[in-house]
This record gives sequence, C-alpha cells and structure tokens, in this order.
Amino acid sequence: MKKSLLHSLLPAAALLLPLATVTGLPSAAGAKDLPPAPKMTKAEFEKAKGIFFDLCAGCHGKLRKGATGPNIQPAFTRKEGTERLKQFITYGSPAGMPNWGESGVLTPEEVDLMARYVQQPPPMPPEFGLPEIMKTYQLIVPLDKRPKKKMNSYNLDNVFSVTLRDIGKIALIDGDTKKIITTIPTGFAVHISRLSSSGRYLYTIGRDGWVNLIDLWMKTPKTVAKVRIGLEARSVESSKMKGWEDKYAIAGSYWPPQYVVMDGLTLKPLRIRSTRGYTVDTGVFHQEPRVASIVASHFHPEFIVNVKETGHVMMVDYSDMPNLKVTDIPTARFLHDGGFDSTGRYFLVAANAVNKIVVIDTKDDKLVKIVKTSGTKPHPGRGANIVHPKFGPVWVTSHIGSPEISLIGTDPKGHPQYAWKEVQVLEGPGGGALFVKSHPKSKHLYVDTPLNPDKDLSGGVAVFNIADLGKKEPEFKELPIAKWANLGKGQQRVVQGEFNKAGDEIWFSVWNKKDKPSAIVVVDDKTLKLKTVIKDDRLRTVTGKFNVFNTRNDIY
Ligand code: DHE
Repeated sequence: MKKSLLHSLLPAAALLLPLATVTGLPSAAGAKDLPPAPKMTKAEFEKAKGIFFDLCAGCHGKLRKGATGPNIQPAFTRKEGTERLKQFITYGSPAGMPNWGESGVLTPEEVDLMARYVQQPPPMPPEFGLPEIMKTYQLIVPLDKRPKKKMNSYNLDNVFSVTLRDIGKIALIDGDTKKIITTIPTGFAVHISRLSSSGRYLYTIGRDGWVNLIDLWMKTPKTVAKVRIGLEARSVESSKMKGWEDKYAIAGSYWPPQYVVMDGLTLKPLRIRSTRGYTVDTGVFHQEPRVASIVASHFHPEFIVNVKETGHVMMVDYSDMPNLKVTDIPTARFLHDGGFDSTGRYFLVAANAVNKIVVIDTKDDKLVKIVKTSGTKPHPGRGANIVHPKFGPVWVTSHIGSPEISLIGTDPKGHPQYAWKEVQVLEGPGGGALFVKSHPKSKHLYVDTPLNPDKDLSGGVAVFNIADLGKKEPEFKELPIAKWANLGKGQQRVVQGEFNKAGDEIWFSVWNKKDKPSAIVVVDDKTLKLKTVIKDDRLRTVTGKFNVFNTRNDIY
C-alpha cells in the first residue's frame, strides 16, 4: 500500500488555520492591542484548568509557552479568537494536535470552555520541593520484610507491565499465558514503566508525579514504596551500570522542572535538582524546562536526563551521591523521547519541534551529531534498531506531523559513510505516528499512527519487510489491528507495539474510551497474522506496554 497524506484527510477547518499556528511558530506580536479575554466563571476556570492538565499541558507546557505543541499564551490565542480556537480543538492539526472534539473526548461545551480558557493568563502552579516530597513518601514494605527469594512461578522476564491510563492503574500480564496476573493502583495516567537492572523491581511514573516501586518477587506483586516527586511527570529510570544495578532510581518532572535521585530499593529521595536555566541557542532564561526522557548509561554510573525547553542533555553521575556531578551537553531545544542504538553506546533523542535527532555518545559523554530528519516532529518512542540490507545497523524514528519514517545510520566502525546520517526516508501511511518497533529476531519494522484523524489509519499498523528496504520504494502492509480487536463502534487508537521476550510476537494496545474495555492484540511476527486478542473488563484505556526482559535490557 502507498501512503495517503494526512493533509488530504484533515477537515478543511483545520487547514484554514494560519501556518504559524499549525507549525508552532509564533504568529502574534505583543500583548497590546489584543482583544480582552472572554468571560469565564470561577467554576468554569477551575474545570478548564483540570482539563488543561489532563490533555494539553503535556504538549504546550503548564505556562503554555509551547514545546511539542505551539505557544498558546494569550498573546497568540486572543488573536485567533474563540471560534477559530474551537475549530482547532475540535479537528486537530496536521502537526499532531489531536481532534479532541471530533473524536468525542471533549463535548462541544468543553471545546468552547477550553477555547475561552486558553485566552486567560495561565495560572502559576505551586513549587514542590523536598519538604513537600518527603510528606508524600511511604515505605510500605521495608527491605527486611520483603521476600528473600522469588515467591511466584511467573516467568518474570516475559511479564508485561501495561498502562491502564485513565483509571490510575497498571496491569501485569503474563506473556506466556496472556492472563492478567494482577492490577495495581498507581499514580494517575502512568506514563511509562521501567525495570530495575535485575528485573525484580518495576518502577512506574504517574502523570501526577507519583512513583511506585513494585516488587515482582512477591506471590502477587505489589507496591512496596511510593513517593510523589513533583506535580506533573513523565519519566523514571533505574541505575544499570555494572556494580550499581538496582541501587538508584531517578524520576524527572514537568512541573516543577526538576529531577529527584532516590534509593533504588526504597525510593527514599536523596538528591533534588532544578532544571531551570538558559536555552542552548538563544541563552534566554526559561522558567519551565521540563524533564523529558531519562535513560541509564551502560558505560558509566550515570543517568542521561533530557531537558526539553532548554535543550540540555545532563549526564548525572550517581557514583558520589553527596557530590553529585553533572556533565551538561548543550544540544537542541525541545528534547523529547529517545532510545539507544543496538550497541547501547549511543543515545538518540528527538528534538521534536525542530525536526532533529540528537546523538549522544554515552561512553565519551559527548555530542556526536545533530541529524535533521525529513519529516515533521520526529517521535520515536525508544526507536527501533534494524539491520538494513544496504546501510547496516540503523535506528528508526516516525514523525507525528507527517508520514516520513527516517532511518539513521548507527555504525561508525562498520559503515562509517552512513553513520549519523539520515540514510533513507520511507513513506509511511500518514502523520500522527508515535512509535516504531522491531526486535533483533524480527524481520519486520512496525509503525503505528494513533493520532491520525482517519479511523482506518489510527486503528491500523504499517509493517515493512526489512529485506525490502533496499528496494527503490519499499511498500508496507497494513494490519487492521482495531478491526481484529472488534471492540464495537468508536475511534479506537492502536498504539505502541511491544515484543515479547522471545521476539516472535508483538503486542499492540487498542486504546478505547474509559467507559468501554480496551484490548491488546497479539500478532505473530513471522506470519503477520492475528495470534490472539487479550480482552478483559479490567483493561481500560490501555496505552504503553513494557516487557520486563526487553525493557531492562534496552532491546527495541
Ligand atoms: Fe508519552 C514516552 C511525554 C503523550 C504514551 N512520553 C514518553 C516520554 C516522554 C513523554 C517525555 C519518554 C519517557 C522516557 O523514556 O523516559 N507523552 C509525553 C508528552 O509530553 C505528551 C506529548 C503529552 C502528554 O500530555 O503527556 C505525551 N504519550 C502521550 C500519549 O498521549 C500516549 C500515546 C498515551 C498515554 O499513555 O498518555 C503516550 N509516551 C507514551 C508511551 C511512552 C511514552 C507508551 C513509552 C514508549 C516506550 O516504548 O518507551
């Protein structure tokens, strides 16, 4: 199948918006001569503030200065006016703004509310430092009360931690039997799960900043410690360097902009650091440089902390906790998500608003290259590592705002002529792509498009045969994942493929609204046929899935 451009699928209303709004470039001048903010009652303002936190702050920032999404401070929004903002909120945009109204997430009244809210000055959220964090800290099961050996018979390396986004839980699913082991209450809208290096402990981070530490050795795994490290967060990681396995954990927050290093076995906060500072290019002070992805180095006792709005990559050395050393690598602004190359030495992270991939050498602690991609807003998740028939080992990213899939050479020794270059651009099914996935044993590259407004595209997955990538215009096959799940009416979004430990099956979430069950579709990687659908009333708003073995070993 050939690509169908996202632009041709969008309602005219979204395309009528000024280019600047769609691309995220500021279009408005100063605040003077602006129309006044539309009226809102106090109750309306409070309701809208909650919706903004749940749906909008992630892309636009709490202070609305923009990152993945454009600046929507009153200087810009009041120029657009309520009616145009309503169209935008209803239909979304080609640059990745979801169609909140059209997809039924927001009612027409809520769309109107939000259009008026974003024209009011943004409220300043409170700080949340160590005293506030310590008040939330709970060591539920101390170390000496935990099992001395594994108390269950699960094949832990093939367990999946599954985000049940809007019900504030995760589900642990046995990858061998496909049965739910248990569901565990966590922070609201867990964003990711990460594993300790040994595979015994699971860390989750809620959008509301709660970190849960779950002991997988218990008869039925449960939370043994928890702490709230900020008011809004997306990332958590555990130390992976040899000799430091399971020793420390780190979590970064969007608000306040800070990261907290914790004891890996108890979550006791040890150090807290602000990320407020200056942008790498313009040198302007930023009040809200949010912590995006965090990974753990395999070469040094370091966490790699990516600061979004200012574009700094911080190599946080945890070997001497009282004298925490940080190597600051200036890169490009709006760092978001990323992952390692197949050797685990190079970390590739998307500076998504400027269409760039930043490559960090975690052995030499240096910036290697900043690679421009051909698409709009690269969004790799952790990316996918495949061996290309011509270019050798490459790392892959999809794009939120356009159909291009970029392949970047990652083998400076074996294929130096291709290293750190965009060596190929594949035409995917459309924009709205979030995650690519492969596995060292797989012959396929999978690309989802959950944010595409077209129901078939948001409900399907494109698969490229890696052997075909040497051809002139490689074509992809589309798998109708949402149809296979057969969840009934509505626009379900198929999101984030995740392989099992053996690398012979890939799981996709079919993300439904909260009042209806979601499902997980398991595909046989060899035949690309449906293997099974995991359905259960407990599976609500299923999004991310994290296989224990692949996550703890950075296999993707
Ligand atoms: Fe994510 C990873 C931030 C929206 C599902 N997401 C990440 C990471 C960041 C991030 C910083 C990398 C964490 C790391 O590796 O340490 N995500 C954001 C946002 O700011 C954004 C754009 C808006 C928001 O309000 O949160 C956003 N993300 C979403 C979703 O809407 C998704 C699809 C559903 C959901 O659960 O919220 C979603 N994000 C994910 C998933 C990962 C992720 C599943 C991990 C992918 C992986 O394979 O590691």
